[in-house]
Amino acid sequence: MISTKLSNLKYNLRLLSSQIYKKLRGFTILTNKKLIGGFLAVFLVAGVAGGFAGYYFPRLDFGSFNPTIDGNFSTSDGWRFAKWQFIEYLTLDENSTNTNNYFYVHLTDEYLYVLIDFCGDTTGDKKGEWLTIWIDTDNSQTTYSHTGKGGGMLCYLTENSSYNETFHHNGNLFETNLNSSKVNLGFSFQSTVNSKIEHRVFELRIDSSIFEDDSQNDFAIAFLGYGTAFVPYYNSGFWGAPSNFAQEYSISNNIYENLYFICE
Ligand SMILES: [Ca+2]
Ligand SMILES: [Ca+2]
Ligand SMILES: [Ca+2]
Repeated sequence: MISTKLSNLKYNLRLLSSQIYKKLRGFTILTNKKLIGGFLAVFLVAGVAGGFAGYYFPRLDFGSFNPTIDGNFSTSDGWRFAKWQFIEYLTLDENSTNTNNYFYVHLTDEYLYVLIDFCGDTTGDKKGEWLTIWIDTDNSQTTYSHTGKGGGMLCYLTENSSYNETFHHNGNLFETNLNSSKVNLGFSFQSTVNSKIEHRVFELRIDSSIFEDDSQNDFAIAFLGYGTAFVPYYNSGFWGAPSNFAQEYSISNNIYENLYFICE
């Protein structure tokens, strides 16, 4: 294909140079063949170089990571520049869509940013939706402890836009340590770059002081939630990502930090 393109280019240049030569013949000052020859050589080199440049140079992707935390997944947020991006296909209940779901994670000195593009949750429920985020802040990969050090957890209810101090599930009680003093969160129900069908989106920013005593570049994160969408084969009534995180939780009621998305 490249050789065909090149031979076409050479043919077009030959044609063009003969046309230019014909046009310039009338001018006595340029009838000197050496002068015209030099001119054409420069023209040829520039043309071929330009052809290669156009063919090989990648299109530049302008923009930067600078999200507005409003629940809207807009192009100007620059989530495509997030350091970690996870994709998980979830098979959900009959009211939801079996599809890829997208998780964007970015850490700076000040904040941990997260966007959940939950393409499978195509029901915009007003009630009964919650989201929990679990963070293994020291990447200890042990069982989650709610005592604070080495871990972080939030539990958010969309119904009244509030943070729960605890998370109850199947008789287990977890205390949360991330709330409105540390977290800024927005959510929406919209179509996004990942799916034209309207679906649930969560966008949030967490004060990275939770990482103070831990590694800034080596941690893990997982998600659990309910919003009509659930993973039926776990019979758990909620969705989770990674799915092995949700599966293990529904079987053992434990949170194993080695089942998280790893950020390193
Ligand atoms: Ca936004
Ligand atoms: Ca930990
Ligand atoms: Ca929903």
